[in-house]
Amino acid sequence: MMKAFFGAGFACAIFAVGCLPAQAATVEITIRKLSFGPGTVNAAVGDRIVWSNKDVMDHTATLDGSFDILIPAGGTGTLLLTKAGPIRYYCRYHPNMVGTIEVDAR
Ligand SMILES: [Cu+2]
Repeated sequence: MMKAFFGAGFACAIFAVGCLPAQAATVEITIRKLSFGPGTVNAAVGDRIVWSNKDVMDHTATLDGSFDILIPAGGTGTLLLTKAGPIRYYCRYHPNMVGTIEVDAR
């Protein structure tokens, strides 16, 4: 018993980051009338983006070579952010629909 507790404490000392409470957030983007709102959001690695589509047609959040997420009419789509840097995505069906996610390192 004591040994098990010691082991856990030892692991926390080495992998301190993994022992902090989860701080990941969910960032919501609403699609309405063929536009992403807000058009630019700030987030961090580990956060989740959730798009809510309020239109009566399907949309996507697409970054060529990286992700292509279908966001059905009246539904949602989700993206887990795994690396830092700006993401400039668009809708595959309506290429003039564009948005930016500024992803900070955590
Ligand atoms: Cu669209």
